[in-house]
Amino acid sequence: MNPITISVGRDVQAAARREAAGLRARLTAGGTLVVNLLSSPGSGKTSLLEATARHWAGRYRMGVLVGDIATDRDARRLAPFVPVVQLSTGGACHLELPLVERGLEALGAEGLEFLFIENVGNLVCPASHDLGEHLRVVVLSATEGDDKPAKYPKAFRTSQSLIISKTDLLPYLHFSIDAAIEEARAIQPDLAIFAACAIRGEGIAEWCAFLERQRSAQIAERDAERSHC
Ligand SMILES: Nc1nc2c(ncn2[C@@H]2O[C@H](COP(=O)(O)OP(=O)(O)OP(=O)(O)O)[C@@H](O)[C@H]2O)c(=O)[nH]1
Ligand SMILES: [Mg+2]
Repeated sequence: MNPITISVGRDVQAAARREAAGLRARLTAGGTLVVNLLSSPGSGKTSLLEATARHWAGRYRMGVLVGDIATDRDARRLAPFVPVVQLSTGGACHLELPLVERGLEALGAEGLEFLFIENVGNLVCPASHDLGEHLRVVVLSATEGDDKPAKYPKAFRTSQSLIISKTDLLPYLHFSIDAAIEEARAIQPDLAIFAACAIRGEGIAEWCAFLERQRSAQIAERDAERSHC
């Protein structure tokens, strides 16, 4: 039997990309930097956000949309620190833009300097979905092994920053920070890389300073564009 080929004949992702670009533009106009956090389950995304909120307390307003397959546990952890909305995917392994838009309506981005989207713990599927973020950040914990960038390249290739987390455990693990960085940079040479221990607060000031610089640059660019109009 001859195989049958069905050709779609159009870019099915184009509409999703346009919508993500639209959300990004709206949040840029409002001065909000949007950060999409990707990682495998349990690498420390929520802990990093708790430490970030503690570091910025009283200085910057941040909000969080947190994706999860089944529970609202992460939202409950973050609620004492920051405005947060739980996005329940009902089993899906990643967040998509329509759910993020609904979460944003509930959260309200007005006046937020930083909006974090904690994606579902999964190092594969989330890398294929633009959620309107300005920065994509991949978190790799020391317990996962330094060989992961090459095994899950898309998450690293599409990110602008890498956090190596749980550095307090390094003395007990066969994890080489240098090897992880070399492998990640072979995939994405422009990654801004930070090592952090959310529990002790180490590396958090450097990570937050990076985000502050990114937001300042975004606002400067926005204002320069406005002055040309
Ligand atoms: N030793 C150590 N443990 C950490 C650190 N950061 C997080 N953990 C622990 O790692 C576990 C998972 O942390 P979470 O912050 O829940 O990780 P997550 O990436 O948000 O997890 P999911 O949302 O389920 O994907 C928890 O038991 C944390 O206490 C760290 O810097 N050092
Ligand atoms: Mg979490």
